[in-house]
Amino acid sequence: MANLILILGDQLSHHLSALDGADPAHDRVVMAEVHDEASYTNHHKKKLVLVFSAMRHFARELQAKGWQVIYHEYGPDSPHEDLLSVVQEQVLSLSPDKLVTTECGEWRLDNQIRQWHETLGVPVEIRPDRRFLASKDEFARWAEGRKQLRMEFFYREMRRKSGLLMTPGDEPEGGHWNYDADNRRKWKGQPPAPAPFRVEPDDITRDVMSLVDRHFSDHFGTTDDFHFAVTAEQARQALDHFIDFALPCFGDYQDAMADQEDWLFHAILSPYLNCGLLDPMEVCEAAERAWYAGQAPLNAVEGFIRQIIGWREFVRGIYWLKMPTYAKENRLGNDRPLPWFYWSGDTGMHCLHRTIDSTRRNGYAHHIQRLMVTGNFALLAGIKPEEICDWYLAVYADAYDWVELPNTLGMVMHADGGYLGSKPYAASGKYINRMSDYCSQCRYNVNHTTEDDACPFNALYWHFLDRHKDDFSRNPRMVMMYRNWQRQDPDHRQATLERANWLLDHLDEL
Ligand code: FAD
Ligand code: DLZ
Ligand code: SF4
Repeated sequence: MANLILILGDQLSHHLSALDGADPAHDRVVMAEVHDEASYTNHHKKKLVLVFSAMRHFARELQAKGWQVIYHEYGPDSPHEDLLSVVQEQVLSLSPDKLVTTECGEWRLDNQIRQWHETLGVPVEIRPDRRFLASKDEFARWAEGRKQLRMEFFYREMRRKSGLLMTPGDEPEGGHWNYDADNRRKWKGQPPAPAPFRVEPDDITRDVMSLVDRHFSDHFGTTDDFHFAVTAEQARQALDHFIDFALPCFGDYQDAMADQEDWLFHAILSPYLNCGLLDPMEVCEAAERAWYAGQAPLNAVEGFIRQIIGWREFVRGIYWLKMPTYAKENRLGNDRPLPWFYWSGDTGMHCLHRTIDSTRRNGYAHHIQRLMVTGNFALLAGIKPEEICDWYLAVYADAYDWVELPNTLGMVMHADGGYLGSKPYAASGKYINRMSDYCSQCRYNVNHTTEDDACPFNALYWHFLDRHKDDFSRNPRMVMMYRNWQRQDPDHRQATLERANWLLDHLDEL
């Protein structure tokens, strides 16, 4: 026997480093749907369907290419509850020379796999994950000695490294690195948002949907209307759909939110990028080609590419630089439990209700909903970081610890002291009203702060600033906000704080 090759549920790429130099005639691939991976958080039902169905399709593709694949299907009575147990059985029966795998994306499982050689009694070779532009070491070298880690400067390095949107003279196309200032328009229904890309479930996906409905009925969300891609070929069609129909407006409406529109002009590609069905460079190159061909403007294409080779790579770099202590950070000392309405959607705050409702139906909400609605509320209300992090890890089809944790704990909760932003993304209802049409449907009044019908975001916003004045009042980017607070009539300030304290005591009733 030669080698046993383990491929995880988010490593579904035919170019995976674990397959390098392998021999389909002798080596065996092992893949396993197991209880522990399906249950370490309350994964959305659509995420379970996506991961299991994509794993099953990928295993068949490998078999069609001549690989010998040992595939363990999920079963509630299976004796194998975790990956080690499946691998151990194969090691005992096949006596491989070694186990080969590609480094795992999550610290939790990576840490386990690094100990496996002791239990298995064979060497475990862990190869680097090439599906990122920057390796962990490269990011650590970039970060070393810098006083502040800022995404923008890292992003410029990645532009130079990849050559994306660079002139032959090594200058950024259009003369600027970043066109974000052009990307803040409110969407008023025109131009119409494209229908999302859909794949109708085939037999394999339908089997998985009934498995998930049967055995994971207590998990968040629904399998109804599952329409995600489950193969690389379908994911490439989803990419083409985005480039043709949504990319041209992606930049303009990147920060917009709309009551009746779940997807707007977003890519909806993160579930595929994160489980290996799409390669980040392939995605960025497709967007770049659209700009060179005159099919999409520069503000859209640059903004899109920045999300992938900038933010996505940056958050992964921070994760591996700072784990495992990162997950325990709570620099603002939050101690409030997560309100139940995050799971039920049962709240009169319309922006939250709609965002949680689309999250429940789709396993998806776009970035501004995650950041400025569910995230902003958790920040203002001082929710315990670990509870809000677990919520984000559970509810999205694209959620994996390496990307969810820095976004939630860092970008949203500012619990890490500010690696993901030089100031917290705290905002009152005014911001939500400016970027969406939610407020016109809400039982609260966005123009009120202290009254009984006042938008809760307003008083909570001032309360947040007031209670964290020692943390932020000297931050140059927040001086103006503190000045506005100080300028308000003392009685009004007192009433605002009282209203906020009442809200904080009654979060579950809002
Ligand atoms: P688009 O808006 O069309 O962006 C294109 C691509 O850029 C995405 O597919 C994604 O791969 C990448 N991207 C954009 N923003 C980010 C970012 N901040 N971090 C990393 N990649 C980014 N993204 C995840 O992939 N998994 C998560 O678990 C996740 N959790 C998040 C939690 C919070 C609190 C917040 C504020 C953001 C989170 N994000 C996460 C980032 C972002 O919201 C999603 O990547 C994006 O909404 C995915 O939808 P899309 O493909 O339509 O993205
Ligand atoms: C997310 C997930 C789920 C739901 N199920 C499995 C599984 O059954 N088998 C597996 O190999 N991987 C699964 N995954 C992905 C892992 O839990 C984990 O998130 C990633 O491998 C981390 O990089
Ligand atoms: Fe959200 Fe406040 Fe607007 Fe209601 S009024 S939708 S709670 S921002």
